[in-house]
Amino acid sequence: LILTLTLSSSIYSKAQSDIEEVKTDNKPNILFVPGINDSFYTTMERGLRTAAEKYNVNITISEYPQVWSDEEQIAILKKTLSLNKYDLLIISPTFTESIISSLREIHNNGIEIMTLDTFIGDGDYSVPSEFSFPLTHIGTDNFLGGFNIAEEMALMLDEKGIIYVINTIGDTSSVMARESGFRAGMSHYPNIELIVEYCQNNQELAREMTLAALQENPDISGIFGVNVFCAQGSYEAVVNVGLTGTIRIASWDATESLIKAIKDGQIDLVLAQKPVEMAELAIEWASKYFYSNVDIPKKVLSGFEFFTAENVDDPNIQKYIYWE
Ligand code: T6T
Repeated sequence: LILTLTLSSSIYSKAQSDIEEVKTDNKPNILFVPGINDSFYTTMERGLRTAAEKYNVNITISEYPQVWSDEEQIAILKKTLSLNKYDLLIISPTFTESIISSLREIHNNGIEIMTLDTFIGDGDYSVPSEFSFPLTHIGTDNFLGGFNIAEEMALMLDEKGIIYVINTIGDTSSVMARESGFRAGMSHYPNIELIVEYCQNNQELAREMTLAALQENPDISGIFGVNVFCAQGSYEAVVNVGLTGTIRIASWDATESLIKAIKDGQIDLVLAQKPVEMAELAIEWASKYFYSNVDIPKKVLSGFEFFTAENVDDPNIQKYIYWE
């Protein structure tokens, strides 16, 4: 501990000298701004709080945006920053481009930035660019996850058929990388056709759009729901029209209801991200930034797991179910 503190003092005192309101406990103050109020981010919040204790930093969680919106997120960000002084902002930017200028301004005002789950620009901060100012990006390899799901679905469908892909909004880094990975995986299967639509990250809309798609295209034999809201809305539509089992379903995000749907035979595959591990990595690297003299990698991946009917009752996998 003594060694760590000695190494760190030069770095941390630099950040501290900018703080008007001196914190009594002398720990770095970190602010997290989530993307939306869902169980992925609330699970991540718990991970951040536990890790903050372990790594000796203070964490504040901002108000949650209620919809996926750059305007709402930037307003929350600005309001929260006006109330207190922070050394580091960890944020899940809702959009890749529209948030860059606000974040750059914050960075120019002396607050370090990390992106968590979603990123800005193309997420490569190792090459100098107008968006390379964050310390690092920490998240899931969304492209790889999408690619793996494509391979699994191709197998399930005997390499033929029509798959309905329900995504949220273009210009959101995480979900668009999932879609790109899925398309790349499916490019090896010429007899599989994709229909891709966007539900604005709204579960009800996802349900209605899936219903309409199934009515218009009775040959749809597979569905990929690209995040919590798309996955929950689309599988509900399939259950409502009584097509459970006929349509094979892969979902992204391990919410309690999607895992229950696997148990009930309504969904075939769920990709679980690791929001707790993602959060811990962010806090661990933040702590290293403040307390030790190490280079911070520009990208850190937190991994993912698959739930299927075969492993859904295994406690080793159940620990990845998101908390409600
Ligand atoms: O899938 C997660 C997150 O990774 C993504 O960036 C946005 O949607 C979720 O929060 C799920 O709703």
